[in-house]
Amino acid sequence: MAAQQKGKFTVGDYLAQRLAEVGVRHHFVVPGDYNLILLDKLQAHPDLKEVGCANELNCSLAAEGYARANGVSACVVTYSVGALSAFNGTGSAYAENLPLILISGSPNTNDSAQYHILHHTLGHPDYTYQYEMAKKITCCAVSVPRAIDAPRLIDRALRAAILARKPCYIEIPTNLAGATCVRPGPISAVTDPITSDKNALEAAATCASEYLDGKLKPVILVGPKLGRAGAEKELLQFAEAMGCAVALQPAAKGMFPEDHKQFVGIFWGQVSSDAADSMVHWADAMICVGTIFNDYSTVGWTAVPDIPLMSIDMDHVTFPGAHFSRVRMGEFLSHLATQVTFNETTMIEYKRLKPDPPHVHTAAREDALTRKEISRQVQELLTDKTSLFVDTGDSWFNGIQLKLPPGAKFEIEMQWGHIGWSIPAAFGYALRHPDRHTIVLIGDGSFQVTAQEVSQMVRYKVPITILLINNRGYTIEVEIHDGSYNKIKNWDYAMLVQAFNSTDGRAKGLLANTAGELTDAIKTASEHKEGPTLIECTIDQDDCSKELITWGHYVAAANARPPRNMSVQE
Ligand code: TPU
Ligand code: MG
Repeated sequence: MAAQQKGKFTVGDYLAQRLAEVGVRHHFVVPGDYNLILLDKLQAHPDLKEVGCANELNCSLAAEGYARANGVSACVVTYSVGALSAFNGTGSAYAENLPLILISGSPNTNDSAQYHILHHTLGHPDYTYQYEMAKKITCCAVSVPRAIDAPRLIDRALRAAILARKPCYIEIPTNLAGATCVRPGPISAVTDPITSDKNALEAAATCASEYLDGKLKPVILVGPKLGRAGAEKELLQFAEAMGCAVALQPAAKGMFPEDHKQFVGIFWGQVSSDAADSMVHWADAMICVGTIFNDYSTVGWTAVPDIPLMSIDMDHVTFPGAHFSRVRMGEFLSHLATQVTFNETTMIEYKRLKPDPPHVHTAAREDALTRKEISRQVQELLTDKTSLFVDTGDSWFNGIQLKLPPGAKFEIEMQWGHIGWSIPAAFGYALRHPDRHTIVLIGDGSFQVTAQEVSQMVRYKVPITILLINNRGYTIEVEIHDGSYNKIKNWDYAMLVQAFNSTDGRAKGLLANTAGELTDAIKTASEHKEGPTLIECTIDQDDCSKELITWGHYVAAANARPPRNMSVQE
């Protein structure tokens, strides 16, 4: 470990100090010869803890999860062989609005001019390609050409990421990480937030009053960007001032309390919960806060609200016929809360539409395990300390239907939708929140993509509970379009996790074929604090939620739309 040399301050030290100052406490790494000096410098910073990952895909997804918990994260990889894999988690951070700082080592600055062919590269001496690629998947990419440029470029990338809630990319050549560098100025130059333009804020508020004027049935629809903008408290203030129904998009679950009297469910078209679908379609004014309408959240475009919308985004507000830039979501919501008229018409209607709580059947101990029984037992497990990760597949639908108690957190990656995301992401998240009980719901197919990162949970003794639902294949794909490719090789998942222990690990791998076995396994998991517990829950291949089937049919129909605007008839 290279301690900071007395008197010598380097590019690597500059980056380390800035990462610590913007709030990074753990940085996720995979070493390679282009980043080793840089890793030494980061290691030497007293406020940064290095966390090794099994591969760069997982490293980037671990950082993605850490950004969910911490607000900002860092992933440090080597050139090309590492970075190109880490681009995937960086894409997720872009899609999911998370400031992940992707840092890559790169070739010695002399090599390009000498036309040297280098290892880990495409085999031609133009070493700009990685930087060019990174520009497309980050809000700001910088490649440091000389030590003297490092402070300016590092600060620029960090500021852009923090303001935009998007990833940035910083490339540091292997021979510059240890080069002498000036010391950084005050961090406020990087982190100071941009506040709303006062004129725009006032004008947008006036427009909002006009939009709502005379409307009888306003409904607030909340999307995932609310949480990314950190505006949950302001939304609560605004919603209570309005008094109207609040529905959530699936990816926003957990961003508004589900025990709040104005919560009317998850709006997800045909597969909505409670009465959210009826409420949204009945509305005569829609206040969309941080919403994302994509093919999945609109159930194959069948659930797009069909009235003119008022849309409040992270840094702008749009109405039918007017747009206001530089209006911050939180500031706008709290400003509007002081101006709107209380109107609870939608709540009166909701009371009439609200479905009775479903009768939940409790299986006998010896009954074969079913999806419904897994959900029933997971529901009982949720507390104010739970952080629940749900991966792509039927776990999305099972997770969305759970009732979150106050304080429980919910994480889903619905825009990017990378199967296996939840394993490394939950690992990164749990390092930042050791006080919470992190639970993962994941399918067998998804687990196979990122399974190696369970070994880091073992290494760092992170007590995550993984409920792996083994239905022997890619069921979500079956419901969209079936074929032999949706079958997968079965694994002995419980034994695999035990294998990660080697001689020093404390992971537990358990198998639940019956309801009673699941109860016992959950009890064991809850008491196990020295590492992860994976519970393989075996269910019948045909046992999936009706919501997944319905959603799959509509998404399949949207995928299958024939090409339009063909000028030539064949
Ligand atoms: O509950 P279930 O069986 O649907 O979940 P499981 O077993 O995890 O299967 C997920 C199947 C799946 C695939 C193969 N869902 N989406 N995909 C497509 C896909 C492929 N590669 C990545 C990285 N992400 C994807 N979403
Ligand atoms: Mg499966």
